[in-house]
Formats: sequence, C-alpha cells, structure tokens
Amino acid sequence: MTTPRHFTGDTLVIATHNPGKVREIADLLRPYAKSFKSNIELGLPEPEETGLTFVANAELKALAAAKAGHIALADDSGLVVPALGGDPGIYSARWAGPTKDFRIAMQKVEDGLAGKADRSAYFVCALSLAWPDGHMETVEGRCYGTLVWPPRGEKGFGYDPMFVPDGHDLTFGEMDPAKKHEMSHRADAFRQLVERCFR
Ligand code: ITT
Repeated sequence: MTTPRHFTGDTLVIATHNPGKVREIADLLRPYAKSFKSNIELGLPEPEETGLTFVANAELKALAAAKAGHIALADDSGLVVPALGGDPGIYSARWAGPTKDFRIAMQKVEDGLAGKADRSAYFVCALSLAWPDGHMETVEGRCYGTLVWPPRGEKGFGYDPMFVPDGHDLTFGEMDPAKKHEMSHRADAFRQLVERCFR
C-alpha cells in the first residue's frame, strides 16, 4: 500500500454548492486548516455527476475543483433505502428536483415505503481530497438508522428530518448539530480522512 499524502496547505477548498455541507465540513475540519473557501465563493461551476457510485462522484467533484489550482475536498453523499432497492442513493439530491425542495424528496421516499415493513436506511458519505497534480485520497463512511413520518426538526438539511440514527429517539433534524457530528456518516468518513491525511 502506498503512503497516503498529507494536507499541507493553509486553505482548503470545499468543493460543494450545498451550504449545509460547507457548514458541516468546515466545523469538522476547523482544527486542520487556516481557512476554508467553497465553490460558491470561488464561482467554480458545478460539475455533472456522471459517476455510478458515491466514491466516483466525490472524486469527480474534488478533481474538478483541484484542477483550478487548489487542494480541494468533495463530499458525495446520500440516503440508501434497502426497501427501495437502494434509492434514492446517488440520486439523493436529484430527487429534490430543480428547486432542491427536500419536502418533495422525503415525500417520494415515504410514498415508496407505503405498506413496507422494512423502514431501515443508511446515509453514506464518500470524501475525496484532490491535489492540482491529480493525486486523490478517498474514504467512505456510513450511518445506520430508521425512517420516520412525518418529518421532524429543522436543524439539519436534506433528509435529516425523517432519519433517526440507531440507538436514538430524535431525528437528525431535531438533534443538536454537535450531536449529529459525533455519529453521522460524514463524521465516520472524516475520522478516516483525518487519520489518513490531516495528522
Ligand atoms: P454538491 O454536489 O455540490 O456537494 P449536493 O447537495 O448536490 O451538493 P450530493 O450530490 O452529494 O450533494 O447529494 C447528496 C444529497 O444527499 C444532499 O443534497 C442531501 O439531500 C442528502 N444528504 C447528504 N448528507 C446528508 C445529511 O447529512 N443529512 C441529510 N441529507 C443528506
């Protein structure tokens, strides 16, 4: 196995257009970079997500931002529902439609689950750190739970209001963000990435 490459820069570009992710990623990596910039501030375009896996899409987004000359971190994540054959999966953002309305996406999930006993689900987060020379370090994290209806809480984003992590009663939407950060799929992926590239 080759030795992982370490992050040595001052500024880390968070290669996303999702303000919820910018907030969570900056919170999780605050000790390891002096400053953060996102695709939104840098005016970088949103690449088309043509990959067929979370890892492929994270790598494609990180590489697109790194090609602009920065060390860039991208997250590709989503909700996997086994009773829906793995949907919405890598299409989690697209289920919310062009207006990015997650009430619509959550309703689609709930409609699909009608009459089904299995309401288990898990979030996946693939993280890819890419350098301008094309080198990449990629990890994947998960968080298992159950889907509830109606949605509850306004603290998170995306599908958080219908997801109760295993061993808890509150949805991610009701939970304090710091608490979500202790157990989320993103936290799991970050623990692995910090171990590989930021220590
Ligand atoms: P970028 O591609 O610009 O990063 P995006 O929102 O399109 O932003 P994805 O393609 O990775 O990101 O889509 C992931 C979707 O999965 C995201 O929009 C959320 O709805 C959902 N998701 C991911 N992590 C989540 C979390 O922690 N809580 C709730 N929903 C989450």
